[in-house]
Amino acid sequence: MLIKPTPDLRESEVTPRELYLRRREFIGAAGAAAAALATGAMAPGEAAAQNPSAQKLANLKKSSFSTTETMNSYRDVTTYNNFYEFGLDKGDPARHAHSLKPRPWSIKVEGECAKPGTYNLEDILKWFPLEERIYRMRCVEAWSMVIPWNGFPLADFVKRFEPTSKAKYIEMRTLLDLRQMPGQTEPALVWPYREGLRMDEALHPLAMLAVGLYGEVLPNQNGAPIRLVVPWKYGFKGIKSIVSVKFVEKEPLNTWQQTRADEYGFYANVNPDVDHPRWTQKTERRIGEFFRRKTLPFNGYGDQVASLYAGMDLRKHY
Ligand SMILES: Nc1nc2c(c(=O)[nH]1)N[C@H]1C(S)=C(S)[C@@H](COP(=O)(O)O)O[C@H]1N2
Ligand SMILES: [Mo]
Repeated sequence: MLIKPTPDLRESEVTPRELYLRRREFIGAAGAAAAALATGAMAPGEAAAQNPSAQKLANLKKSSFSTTETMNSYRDVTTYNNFYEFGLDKGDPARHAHSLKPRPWSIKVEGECAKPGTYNLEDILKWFPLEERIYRMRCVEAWSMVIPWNGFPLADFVKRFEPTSKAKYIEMRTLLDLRQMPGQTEPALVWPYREGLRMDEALHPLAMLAVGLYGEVLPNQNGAPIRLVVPWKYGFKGIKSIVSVKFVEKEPLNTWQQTRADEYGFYANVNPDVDHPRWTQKTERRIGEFFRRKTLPFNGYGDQVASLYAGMDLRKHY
């Protein structure tokens, strides 16, 4: 294990009761302001969720973008994670992400736009109705899941800040805080985690910002309180715990390019024809299944997104 317990918070000292109280605190703070997060109504998928103290999300609109494939269990989705700020093992985020404090939270919006500023997440949540979108997700490590996300279109968020004609790309960053994210004391990646999208990708209706899953507020290990979801790209594009959004003219670097330029590019579109230098991308293992599946171009979302890349060589622009 890469992450050693921090001196001020050893895992053995965190009793379930403390965790419970901390969650109550979070619920109180969030509940006061966010009308979109009102409790009460039965949320889709609620029966399958397994965190009885998690805050339920109400009035989730169903989306026609949802797949009808069988969803992975709440347990799969919340205990098999990549979130290097909390360690490199798949189980580390669920074990260690309690040190992250997702409320209060704000997002700094800067760069080429008419409405830069620092916005409270509670206010942002009042702007958009929440949807449930069940998406196929595929990690670059050749495993996949089907996850019912709750959130809103990234396009609606982007347009709110009125990007200028110079805004060709959008760059997002994760929180940098060694106390909340102890994995950042290790040089596993270049911190803070950052990702980018071309503006037309960011405006594509499939791209979303998620604040929940399975009808409940996003667990810390999945990127609380707000993270990106881009279902036609490898999972690492889905940057977690976003604190800043910048509209820029030039293609921004992302963390994986910065860390391993020989293995990762900017676009990261799911492409079964381009092997990773260390493994095949032709097939994938759906978590919970025994036999491998064939990986589909753009993770099966080609009909919707292939036109974004017309004329581009996707072997070169990986
Ligand atoms: N800040 C941050 N965001 C991140 C990562 C990370 O390590 N740090 N890992 C990425 C990778 S590789 C994947 S596959 C997805 C995993 O999201 P999930 O754990 O919710 O399935 O988050 C992505 N976003
Ligand atoms: Mo990933």
